[in-house]
Amino acid sequence: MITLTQTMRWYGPDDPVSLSDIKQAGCSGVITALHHVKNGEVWTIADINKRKQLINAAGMDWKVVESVPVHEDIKTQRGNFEIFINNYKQTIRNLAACGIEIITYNFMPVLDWTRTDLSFKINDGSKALRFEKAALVAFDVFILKRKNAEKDYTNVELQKGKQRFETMSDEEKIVLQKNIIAGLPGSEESFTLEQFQQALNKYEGINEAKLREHLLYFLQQIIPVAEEAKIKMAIHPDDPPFAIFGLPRIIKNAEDINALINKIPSVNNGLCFCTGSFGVSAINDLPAMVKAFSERIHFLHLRSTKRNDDGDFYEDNHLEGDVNMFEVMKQIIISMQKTKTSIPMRPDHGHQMLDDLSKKTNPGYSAIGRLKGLAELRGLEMGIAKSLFD
Ligand code: DNO
Repeated sequence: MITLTQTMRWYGPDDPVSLSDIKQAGCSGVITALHHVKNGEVWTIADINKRKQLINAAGMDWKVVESVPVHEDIKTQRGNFEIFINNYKQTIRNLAACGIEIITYNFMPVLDWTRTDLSFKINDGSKALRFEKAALVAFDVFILKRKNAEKDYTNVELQKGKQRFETMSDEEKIVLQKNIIAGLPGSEESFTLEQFQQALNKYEGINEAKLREHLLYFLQQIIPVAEEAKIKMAIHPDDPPFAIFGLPRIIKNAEDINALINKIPSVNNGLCFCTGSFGVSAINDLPAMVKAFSERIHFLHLRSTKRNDDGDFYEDNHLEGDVNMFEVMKQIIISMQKTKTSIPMRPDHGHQMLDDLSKKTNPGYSAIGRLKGLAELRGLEMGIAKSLFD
């Protein structure tokens, strides 16, 4: 029986979670990236091999990179974007030469993933990541004071945002700003207010259709290289899966994925299927998406979120919340038997809990919360797989 390949993300030698911790959690693989390489530059073979040796010495594999970031100039087709695309191609070749099989990336403008609260207390005393619409509006309209920002919100949303802003202390405002633009783990960019506004300005005149054109152009260039190098490219969905700061979003749902693969049908043009990102939008039927896109789901992020009617969501326990993890897992297991391919998966994020509450952790990437998620997901997989195929 083909089963999932269990992995965890590791941010490199500075990560407070060690390779030994990841090994003890039961992982055979590590997901990592060369975060020290400047966005847009080529990853050298020497550098890649150095990282690989560390992982191999800890008794695990490195087959999946998350992420090789796409330079903003490629997304906006400005400046030296052709040079950055060539560099990206070289990085693909170099990674393949070192045994990497899958490269994760995203095409989210300016910010990678976005949350407003990194220590949202849930009722068992652990802490989760949260996105609160009113806090986003408070930041956008009253702290950043983005031009015409009001137009992106309803009157009720504006009112709630205003109230939220007025009841926040100065310290809370600083924390909110930091949470949104100072760079969550894995995002390679970090901004001051002014820099953030400048980065947003570069998207003037770039709507969804235009951004999609830019993504397609990028893929037309790199997918033939990936095919030759036998690298599977895996695009990560927009997180959250709706527009923020007036920026275009193009990987939110099944329709967006179809638009992408109809134009570039190569299976090397694949997905990092993140249940937590897609799951925020009630229109996404996740088990049906797994079924529909099974041959091009190259990597899985498994987690669940709980949304409310105000557009807020928080990251729930991996088997609870709005994601029907039982059905998702069932479809994944069925797909893997058909494609005869084990998909690498990582428990995406986890609560800050137990001993990790008093440690410095990368938001979402504490050891114990992820260990719990992984253990639950592994048990769920075994239970379903055995009941279906044994
Ligand atoms: C957040 C992550 C993202 C992801 C990138 C992929 O926890 O899922 O930062 O790594 O969007 O390029």
